[in-house]
Amino acid sequence: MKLSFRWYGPDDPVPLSYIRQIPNMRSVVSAVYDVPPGETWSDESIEAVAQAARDNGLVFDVVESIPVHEDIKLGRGDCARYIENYKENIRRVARHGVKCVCYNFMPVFDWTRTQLDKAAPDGSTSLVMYMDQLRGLDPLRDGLSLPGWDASYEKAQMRELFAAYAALGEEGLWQNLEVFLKAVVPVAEECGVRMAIHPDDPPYPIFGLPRIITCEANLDRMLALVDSPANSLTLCTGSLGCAAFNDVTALVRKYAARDRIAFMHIRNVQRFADGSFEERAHFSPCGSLDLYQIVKALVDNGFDGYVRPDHGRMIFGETGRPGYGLFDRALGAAYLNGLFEACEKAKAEI
Ligand SMILES: [Mn+2]
Repeated sequence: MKLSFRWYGPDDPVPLSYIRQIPNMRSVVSAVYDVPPGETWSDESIEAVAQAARDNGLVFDVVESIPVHEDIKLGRGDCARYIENYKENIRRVARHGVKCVCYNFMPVFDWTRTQLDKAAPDGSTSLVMYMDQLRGLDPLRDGLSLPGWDASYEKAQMRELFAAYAALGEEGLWQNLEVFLKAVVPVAEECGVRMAIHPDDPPYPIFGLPRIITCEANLDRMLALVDSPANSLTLCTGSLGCAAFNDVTALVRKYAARDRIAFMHIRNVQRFADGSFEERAHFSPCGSLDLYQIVKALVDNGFDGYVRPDHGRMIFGETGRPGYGLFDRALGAAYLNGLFEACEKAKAEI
C-alpha cells in the first residue's frame, strides 16, 4: 500500500514539513484551489503542488478532488464544455505525475454532519450526525446552513438546484454518471490515471436529494458502467460504514479481489440504532468497524493502491479544519502502518 495524507495547500495549518515526519508517509493528496469548480487547472498551479511535495520528500500523485460541476450531474447547461474541461484536467494532472483522481457524484453537498465539534468524554472533539438534530431541518428555509455546506449558494440558487434534482431523480443521475464516465474513463486509461469515485456521505438520500453511490448493488452498477480498472472506487470506510446495511469488510474484500479499489479512505465510526453516528478514533474498539479485518482483506488480496487515514478527531488542543488536524490523523496513520505490517508478515509466514 502507498500511504498518503490529505493536504489543503499552503493555507493548510498542517504543513508538509510535519506530514513528512509520519513514518512511511509517501504521497500528498491535494488539489488546485485557485479556480472555480468546472474550470481547467493551470499547469503552473498543478506544478506548484508537485514541487511542494518534492521539496518535502513526498510525491503528489493523488488528486482529491477534481470537482464535478453541477451541470454535469444534472446533464444540462454547459455540461458538454465542463466534461471537456474535466478530460483536459485529467491529462494535465497526469503530466505532473498524478496516478489517481478521487471525485464524487453527490448533488449539491459533498457531505453532511450536524455538528463538527462534538466533545467526547475524553475531551477530544469530532464530527457527528445526530438524527434528532437532522429531523425537521429544511435547507431551503431562510437562515439555515449546516456545517460543511457550501455557503456560496444563494437561497434562490439552492431552491432551483433542489427542484432540478427532484425532477432528475436517481435514474436521471445514473444516466448522467454514465455519460460522464464514458467520456472521461477512456482519457484516464490513455493517461495511466485511475478514476476513483468516493461514496456518498452519508450513503442515503438527504432532504430528497438523490444519492446513488451508497451500497453494494449500486457500487456493482457503477463499476459495470465502464468495466475498466480506470473506473474504480475510493472505498471510504467511514462513509459506507455509517449505514448498517453496508458490511464494509465484505465490500473491501470483494472489490480488492477484483482490483477495483484505487484509493482507501480509512477511518472508524460509531453507529447508533436510530441511524446517528459519531466519527471516532481509528482503533477498532473505538467504533463499529473492524479495521484489522478491513486491512487484512486488503493484504489478503495483494492491494497496492493508495491509503489515507481519513478524518480524525481534534486532540491535544489542536485547532484547525474539522476532521483534518495533524495529530489524530497521524495516530491513525501509525495504527494503519501497524495493521499492514502485522497482516503482511502473517501472510508471508503462511
Ligand atoms: Mn472519505
